[in-house]
Amino acid sequence: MKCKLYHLHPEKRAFADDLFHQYQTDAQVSELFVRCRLQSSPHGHAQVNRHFAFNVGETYNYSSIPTTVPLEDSPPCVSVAKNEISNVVLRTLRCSVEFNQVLSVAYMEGMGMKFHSDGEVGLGDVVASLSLGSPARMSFRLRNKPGKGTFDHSAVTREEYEHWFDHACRLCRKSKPRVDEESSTPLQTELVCPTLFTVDIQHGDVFIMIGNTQRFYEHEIERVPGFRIAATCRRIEDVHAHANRTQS
Ligand SMILES: O=C(O)CCC(=O)C(=O)O
Repeated sequence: MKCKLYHLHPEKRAFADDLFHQYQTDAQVSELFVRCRLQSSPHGHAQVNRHFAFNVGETYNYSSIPTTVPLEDSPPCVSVAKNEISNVVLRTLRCSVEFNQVLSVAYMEGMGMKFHSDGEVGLGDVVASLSLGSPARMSFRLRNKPGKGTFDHSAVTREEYEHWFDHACRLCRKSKPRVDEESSTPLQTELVCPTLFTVDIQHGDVFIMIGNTQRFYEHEIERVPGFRIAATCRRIEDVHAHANRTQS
């Protein structure tokens, strides 16, 4: 399946205003957002993420493992965000996705999220987020090491990766980083791919990534100019339970 991105702007921003307010009200009632400890910290020192996060539904492992509560215990802000994102996805893709995980991230001025791809095992094809508050710039680049992270990249052949690499460089009119042909290939080197394109996301926008986007690309949120909250919905299959069911 191809990589596809959809950037949707709401007709009116009043809904986003209310939801942004709701998030802040709910966060006063119970402590939603916390800074989570990084799973791998350089030099063995315990470090925390710059941003604050709160997870609902299936557990989600990225650079850190955020506090998770079951879907039925979602605070109102998360349920409203999930419904809105599901509706926009239904209207846009004309198919309904039963999201079972929502990661809400809060950024104070100057915070961001480094380049990563959503690497959860069992991650579904559609990842959709709703942005509230300060504008943000999202940048994309090709994954320079497809084997990195928790995502299973065993199925990516070198030819497949190089095809995407060429295609993306042509599309964005960027020259391909030079590789020492004799000793290395893009798969093996520590090449850092250039940023291929950026997307400026505003208050109330919904951003959808589908298909192979996570497999071939990484995205980052550059340091934001002000307070921002983003709610991202995913469908995560319990691959272990599924494997057990099919074996028995
Ligand atoms: O802040 C955002 O809009 C996206 C956050 C993100 O990249 C993620 O949750 O993986």
